[in-house]
Amino acid sequence: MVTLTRTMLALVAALTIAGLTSASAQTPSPTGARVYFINLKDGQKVKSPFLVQFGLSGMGIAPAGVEKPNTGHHHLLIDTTLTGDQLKASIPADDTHKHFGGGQTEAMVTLPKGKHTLQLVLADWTHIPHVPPVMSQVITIKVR
Ligand SMILES: [Cu+2]
Repeated sequence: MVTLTRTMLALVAALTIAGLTSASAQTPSPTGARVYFINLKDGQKVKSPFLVQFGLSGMGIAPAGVEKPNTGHHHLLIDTTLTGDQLKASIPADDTHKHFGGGQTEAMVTLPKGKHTLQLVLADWTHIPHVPPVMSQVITIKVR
């Protein structure tokens, strides 16, 4: 009897921990949501600085820090991608991971001459990508 109660308590504790873990996990994205480059195509030649317009369909934009279902803010990845582990964490903020936490939908980008890859990733109010992640195709541009 005592053993059974202990076992049940252990089970309840384990389930509670599992529940908390999933509750603190990532924000879901709606089916069909996507981000894309409006004005740039894979292989495009541009002159720096150049405009990058961020397209989004199936979701809305909210500034960083504002928690609202089915929203997020844009991130531009330059010459980098996110690994599987990075897709579950807050996106870093540096020269290759640009945040548009104000809710911006375009940006002027300055890059040195040569080939560069660009990718858009939407992330939630705490900068963590959604599940499934809402990411654009990686495009390569040539800066003249
Ligand atoms: Cu961010």
